[in-house]
Amino acid sequence: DPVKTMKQEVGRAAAARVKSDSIVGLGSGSTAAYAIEYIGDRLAKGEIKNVVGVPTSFQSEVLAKQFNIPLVTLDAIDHIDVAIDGADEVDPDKNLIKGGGAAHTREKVVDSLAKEFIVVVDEGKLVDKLGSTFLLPVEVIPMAVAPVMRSLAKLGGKPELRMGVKKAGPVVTDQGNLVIDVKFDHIKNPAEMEKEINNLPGVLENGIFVGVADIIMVGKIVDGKPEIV
Ligand code: DER
Repeated sequence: DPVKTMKQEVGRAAAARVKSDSIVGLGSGSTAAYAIEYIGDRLAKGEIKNVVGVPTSFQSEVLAKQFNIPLVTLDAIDHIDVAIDGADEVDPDKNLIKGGGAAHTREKVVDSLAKEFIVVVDEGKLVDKLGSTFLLPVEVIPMAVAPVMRSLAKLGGKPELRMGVKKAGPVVTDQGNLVIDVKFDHIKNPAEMEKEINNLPGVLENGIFVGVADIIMVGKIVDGKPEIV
């Protein structure tokens, strides 16, 4: 499966940049999962030492434990050296849409704290305008879902409550909130939209990441072989 290979290769390439004696933000999603696995491999082989991770979700916490990466919480550290995380869309200005895994609230805390935030994506995630291929996730406290949906519609979006797949009813985030996915034709001004949506009463965080990503690592298949650009 070429997409899986791309995710593995770009996850491996990002993990290769992790240095000894560093604090690493551990992202969420299937691509970041490979980076977590390969950081664990490098630690097990002794290639790197004294690396601790800050998880961005229950998913990344479970994976870090599975691959024996020691974990710390944010009250125990004063910086994060590098964060490695996926994205659902990347535009030419390195702005992102994240939240496909409903983890964007903790991800934005960790990714924006990191001195270097590395985004790991396959080439299918590259877009000209945010919002053109992916719905924008918005984490909302349950009692405010109805008024927030009305406000998002007034902003030109088509909001829908994210329902569980193997769970009856709506998806519940690691914070115990709900997620509204919003369809926009495209997002003209991501910086403005990010602030405007977060300012709606009841909204905890949305999946627009402006000015957070430092390095975008893209997995491509060139002549049948995965390449990182
Ligand atoms: O939820 C998230 O923000 C994830 O990083 C997601 O957007 C990317 O997940 P993927 O690597 O499985 O596509």
